[in-house]
Amino acid sequence: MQTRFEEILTLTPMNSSMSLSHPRLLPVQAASAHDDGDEGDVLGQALAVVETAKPELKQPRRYQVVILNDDYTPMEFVIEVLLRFFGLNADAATQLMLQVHHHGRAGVGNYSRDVAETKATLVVEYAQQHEHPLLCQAEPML
Ligand code: TYC
Repeated sequence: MQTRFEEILTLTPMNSSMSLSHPRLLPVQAASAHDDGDEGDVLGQALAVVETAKPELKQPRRYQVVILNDDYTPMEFVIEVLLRFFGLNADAATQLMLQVHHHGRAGVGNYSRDVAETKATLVVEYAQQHEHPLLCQAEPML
């Protein structure tokens, strides 16, 4: 028979029906020095207000790589860039190049920030090595 309770509270673990974002009344159990681990034991049951924390992680932003039209870069070169750096097939690359030619710009792929910025830099450097003014940039989405 228990005669005295220690002031030790054990918080009930979260389950799927509990929200992470609002304070909740959660049942807590006072563990005694002679706790026999019997969960049916109603002695020591209490309610406590538990301030729960908002989740601190969110999905990182995605970045779109955009290519821009100009009057000088040859169409064939733009197609080659789309094949080489973005893994498009010849049909998709041709369609996308024409989209840029007629509408001024087009997104050619979505990536993490690092990958998008690296691809944009590599494309511009590759165009400069071939003396074409082709522009390509990474833009945050949403
Ligand atoms: N407008 C270019 C031309 O007529 C072709 C071109 C297409 C250039 C797409 C850049 O991103 C571009 N030669």
